[in-house]
Amino acid sequence: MGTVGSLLRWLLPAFILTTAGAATAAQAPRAPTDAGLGSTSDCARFMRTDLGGLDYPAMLMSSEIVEATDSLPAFCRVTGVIEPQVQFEMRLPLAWNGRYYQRGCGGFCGVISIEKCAPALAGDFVVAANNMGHVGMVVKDPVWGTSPDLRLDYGSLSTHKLAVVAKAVTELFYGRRPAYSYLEGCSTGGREGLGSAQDYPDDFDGIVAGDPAFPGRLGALANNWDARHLLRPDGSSVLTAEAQALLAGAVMSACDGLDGLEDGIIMDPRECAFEPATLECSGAASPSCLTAEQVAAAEALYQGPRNSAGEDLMPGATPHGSELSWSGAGRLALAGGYLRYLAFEENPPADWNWRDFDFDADVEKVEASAALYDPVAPYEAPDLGAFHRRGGKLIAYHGWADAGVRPRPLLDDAAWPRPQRRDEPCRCASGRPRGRGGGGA
Ligand SMILES: [Ca+2]
Repeated sequence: MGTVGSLLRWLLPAFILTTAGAATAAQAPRAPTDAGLGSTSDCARFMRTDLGGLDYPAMLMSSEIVEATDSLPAFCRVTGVIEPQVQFEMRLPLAWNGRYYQRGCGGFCGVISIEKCAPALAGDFVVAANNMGHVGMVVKDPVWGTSPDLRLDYGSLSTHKLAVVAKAVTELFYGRRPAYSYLEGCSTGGREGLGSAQDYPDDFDGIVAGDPAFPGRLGALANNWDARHLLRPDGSSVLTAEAQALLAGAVMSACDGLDGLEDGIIMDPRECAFEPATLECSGAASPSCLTAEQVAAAEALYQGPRNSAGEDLMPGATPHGSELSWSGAGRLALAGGYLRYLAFEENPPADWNWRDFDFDADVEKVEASAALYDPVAPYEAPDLGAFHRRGGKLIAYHGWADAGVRPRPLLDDAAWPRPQRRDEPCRCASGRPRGRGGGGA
């Protein structure tokens, strides 16, 4: 996730949710080993193929054979575009294992994360990725958001479009469709995973949804809230690196042992009730205490976005133990661009400032657009019933110290996930400390 990714620190375990009997791609029933052989001539012939008859008209822009390397098999590399502007790339191994792997994107996307497909390609999957319908930079202003069509594709529609087109291209190359299809992604890619399972349950047999940015209004509320408490109006940081280290150390001292083992890991930050006010300077500011301004900032992050009546606006706030990942600039990169180009039905005027967002009056104004991008509204659960009934398998995980997406919604008892909980096939476990999935892409 670019600059944000460089700020990410992983201090705490991830937690993992799976549906019953969930299998990873590697554990899935094996497809026929002789699923397909593509040829050099088939690859060249792609360029004369008419894909205009698909539900989502597409055209291929290039196709070429790429020779095998020490780490990758020989494959046919195909690039193309799906209406209106979903640019994609596919890599079709000449000796195919019969399965399809699609990679999700990160942040505001705008790039094709095809290189992240290398492990799957090495296993002879057909792989594909797309730019979610626009050209841009992952964490830089999404100026393309002025277009309603491009906003729609940034939701789960581009993910679905690629699945439709890529499976058709696969059939053209090998003469058969994939026996099994998989989607993997992190952050925005995790959102794609939950959105796909809910809205297009037949697209994929297995989904890995990492750090899913799935509850609506995330960019408008949570990152905005954090940024305005971490940054002063002049742009300077409230918390110095020393203050963050002091706070992080105190939190760890207070809560490390709650899980029964003092190992520098807080297994479940929800059990940690450390209050930053205990670090507030009693006299002059010093490196061993926090100023009142710093205490207030920390309290605001632990509390999460609220309106003037004190009502929570998002499920789950910033967890204890994530302090070293707090970055006002990182939060602002996500919130500022979202608010200016994606949050409102009509973008605000050029002189609008992100601090102008009103947590009382403006929340309602971002509801409709948030519903375009996110599978669910805050405090609601993705409806995974259809995906579950057709045998789809889902693994969802989230790092407790995620710097851009709050992890609590994935675990919130009020939010997750009703169709599964009824049958109790949803399993949850804390795992080893881990990094953010693929840097958000
Ligand atoms: Ca511990």
